[in-house]
Amino acid sequence: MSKRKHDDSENPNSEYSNFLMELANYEKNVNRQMHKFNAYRKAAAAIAKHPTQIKNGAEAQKLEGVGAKIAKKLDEFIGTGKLEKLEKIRANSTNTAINELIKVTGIGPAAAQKFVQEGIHSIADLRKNTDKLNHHQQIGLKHFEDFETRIPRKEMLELQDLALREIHKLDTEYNAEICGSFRRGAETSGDIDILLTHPSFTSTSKKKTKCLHDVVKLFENIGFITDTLSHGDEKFMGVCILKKKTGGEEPKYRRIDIRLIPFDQYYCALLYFTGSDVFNKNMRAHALEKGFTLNEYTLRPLGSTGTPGEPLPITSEEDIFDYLEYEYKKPCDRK
Ligand code: 8DG
Ligand code: CA
Ligand code: CA
Repeated sequence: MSKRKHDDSENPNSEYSNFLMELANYEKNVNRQMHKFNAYRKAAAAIAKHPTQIKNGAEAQKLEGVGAKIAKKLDEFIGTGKLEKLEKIRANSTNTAINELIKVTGIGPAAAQKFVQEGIHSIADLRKNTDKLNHHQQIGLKHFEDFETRIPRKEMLELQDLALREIHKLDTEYNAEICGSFRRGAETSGDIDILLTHPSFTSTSKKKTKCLHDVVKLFENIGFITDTLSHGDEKFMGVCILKKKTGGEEPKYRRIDIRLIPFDQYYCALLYFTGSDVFNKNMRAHALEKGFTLNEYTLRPLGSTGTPGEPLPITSEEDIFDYLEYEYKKPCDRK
């Protein structure tokens, strides 16, 4: 998963949801308190969704997921223009070091804490201590600047052309799609999320599959994939580059994930990996209300005892919306 950035230019409460997300990330990355992280994130999402500017804590507290503690913080922020707790967090060098180190792919909160304890506080410090990094982290550091740069849509379109053309050269029976923010129509993307499927590979086929290995090998042979972060039968994480310049810019190394999906589960995966993650959460919640359980693999009806039944047959994304009586949303509207 790429480290998420949100576009909130149209949100009248973005200042509030931003400071709550900063607190959320602090709980996740520094304190490793996932419950607190989720509480802040939920409140931030509720406030971000509110259509008019919130005037005080009491008004915010009426929203689901906003409790008394968060209401108090909003009052402090609205009254003084800042938050004492956040000022302290920002001034703490351990926190800022952790926040810098976790920008490197392969360095999570736990690894970052360990590095800080060893006196490694910055990207520059990491560069002096590459022997302490595992393979994934070394690649993350090597391409740190490139990975921090979002991919313009124009380049995503060229990446799509190349990837799909090559996959179909291998075997026209492959079906592949770039999903994530690109499929939602975003102007820039953090990485390339490719879903791949082939009729020979299904959720019940017992044979080990070469489908993903064949595609990765081909991408390596043509110099498109340059590094591997992890590679299993069904998921590849790595690095790719388009050799030729896009719009006069020097080529950059990009993060690429390729997932091989069983043929019969393709549309649930396509829906899931198109996101957004907020849209997915809302749709899953709606599914439960309607008596279904939806995940990246299947849509299943829940019996009277709450146990999921057999996966429903699905041949398009629309099928999933139909079963759930959920108004169809085009990828670009899945916010
Ligand atoms: P970006 O790369 O442009 O920053 O955004 P993205 O394409 O929306 O995010 P992503 O992190 O690459 O994830 C791709 C999709 O996967 C996302 O749009 C929805 C789905 N997804 C979730 N939750 C999670 C999760 O926890 N991890 C990952 N890897 N994907 C998730 O809904
Ligand atoms: Ca991704
Ligand atoms: Ca992505």
